[in-house]
Amino acid sequence: MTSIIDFSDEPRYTIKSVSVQTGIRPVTLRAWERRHDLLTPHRSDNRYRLYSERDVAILRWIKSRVDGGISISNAVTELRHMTRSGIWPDAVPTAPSRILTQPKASPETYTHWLYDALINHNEEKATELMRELHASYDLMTIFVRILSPTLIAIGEAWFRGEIRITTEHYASNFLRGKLMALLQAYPSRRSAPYIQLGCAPTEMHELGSLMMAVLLRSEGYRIEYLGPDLPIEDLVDYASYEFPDMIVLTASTEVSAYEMRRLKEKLDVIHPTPTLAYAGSAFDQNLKTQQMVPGIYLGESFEDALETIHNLIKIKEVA
Ligand code: B12
Repeated sequence: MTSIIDFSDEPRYTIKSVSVQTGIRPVTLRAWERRHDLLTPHRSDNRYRLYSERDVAILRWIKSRVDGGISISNAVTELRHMTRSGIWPDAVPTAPSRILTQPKASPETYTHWLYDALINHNEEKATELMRELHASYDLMTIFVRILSPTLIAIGEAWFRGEIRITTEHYASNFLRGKLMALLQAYPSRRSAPYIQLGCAPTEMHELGSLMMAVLLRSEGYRIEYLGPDLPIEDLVDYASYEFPDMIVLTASTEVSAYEMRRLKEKLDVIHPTPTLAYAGSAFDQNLKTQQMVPGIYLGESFEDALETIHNLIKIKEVA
């Protein structure tokens, strides 16, 4: 954990930028400064407030206390007591900054560029493209309109014998690494609804479920990503100790979907019972596999799945 004192006190950010970064409105920032003597931001030559990284970290900490139900005056007093005795609180973990810049190219063009970089094993270029994508597009666009088509194109090229298996492995491992880094960049909140997510037994295609894990964590859920080829008995045993609100498994083949057919009855023995949901191409437009696996089919698209998960969690919270 980084302490707030470790952040730079160099004046950098305008009140508007701080408002975007912290989610606190400029009017509230000024009121907290005036009424509670919270922060004395540096003033630029034209008298604009300029806040430092440390100021932003302090504001995030204060906001997390206020969001947790403490009054603003008590939160400020608490901070003052701590800092007077030389103790600075730990910085509140934050999601990566998502102020998007104008994209250099369309998602389709980026798909071509990324495909080229990956099949040429050009890691530097692929990394640069991923950085640009992250700066210009939201996660859903990156996953649905760029990474998925890139992977499909790679699969087709491999199927036609145009690229070697090694290249397909290189590309999918590169993207897996980037997705894991993204997942870990978002804070995992212990108090949020808890979802375990991974792949059915024998299933090695994990990138769809990893994308779903990133999307869910970016929305504030507590996500534990469990990876490919999960053994059912052990998963159930783990759930009986950890009590997740929901388990989401994906499968792309009937063989792996078949392995899930008794999962729900095993989970039903646990109280409170985790909701079982599933997705993946084994179930898409395939009523037979959907009927074979008891649980909730999340649909083909990430958007639909997110909405269904929100609704299922809401129902659980009310119950
Ligand atoms: C990368 C890859 C692999 C990697 C996976 C690495 C990894 N860490 O995930 C490895 C090398 C392990 C692999 C292995 C195999 N693969 Co493969 N693989 C691919 C490839 C190139 C990309 C898959 C991918 O990640 N796509 C991107 C994700 C996002 O898309 P998706 O998985 O299709 O999921 C879509 C939906 O189902 C949905 N979705 C997926 N997950 C989730 C989750 C949620 C919650 C929701 C809502 C939606 C959702 O969203 C996605 C976008 O629409 C595809 C090519 C292709 N056309 O997709 C072949 C492909 C899937 N593989 C194929 C095959 C044949 C195999 C092997 C059998 C090869 C072999 N002989 O060993 C093995 C099987 C391993 C196993 N038991 O699972 C075939 C499948 C053919 C078929 N339909 O049966 C494909 C289509 C290649 C081809 N053109 O023939 N593969």
